[in-house]
Amino acid sequence: MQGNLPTRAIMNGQVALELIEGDITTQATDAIVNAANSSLLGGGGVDGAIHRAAGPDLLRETRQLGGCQTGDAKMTRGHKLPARYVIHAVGPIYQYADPGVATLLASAYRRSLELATEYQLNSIAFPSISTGAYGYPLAEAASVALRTVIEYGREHARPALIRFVLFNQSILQEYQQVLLGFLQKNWVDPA
Ligand code: AR6
Repeated sequence: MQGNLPTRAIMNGQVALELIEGDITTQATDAIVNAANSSLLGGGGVDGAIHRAAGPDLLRETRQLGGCQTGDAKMTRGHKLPARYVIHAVGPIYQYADPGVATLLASAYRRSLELATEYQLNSIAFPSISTGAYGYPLAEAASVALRTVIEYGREHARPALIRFVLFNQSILQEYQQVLLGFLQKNWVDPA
């Protein structure tokens, strides 16, 4: 607990959910997730940071993938990163009053988790997809993100650790508020 806000929860007695403040490029989880665009050729924000830290071989690899649709994800190796793999997920550009954006954001998280399960990964770290350049309001995005990973973690044993690496204290607190609500509804158990 940090203040009165939670940083951890457990799904189905076996999958841990963690919220931390930090830089995702430093994470030594089996995979880190990139908030990519559909070209998969790099960009700013977390995408730029991941490409810088991984080195130019990452771009060589993503060039071979032929892009990625919004709401989908594709995996590469981590190259110079501490994480073994990068899962490049493409979230939606936010549009007010378009209910489709929530479905696409949920899909970007779910497809990332499906790849982690398929490759039998134990741990995955997510950034807050779509909430920077793509303009998704943070509280709404945090609610979609946590609901999606909690639903997944209740149904799958792997990955056994799902971590959100949030870039500053105010983003972390927004996710903590949403997690508190889900703990109060007993959607997840305290850890
Ligand atoms: N570690 C963790 N989180 C980070 C980091 C980092 N090193 N750097 C930024 N963030 P954004 P999007 C946070 O804009 O909204 C790119 O150009 C940031 O504070 O990276 O999905 C892509 O190529 C914010 O909370 O991703 C796409 O074109 C969150 O990561 C487009 O931006 C997401 O912000 C994708 O936009």
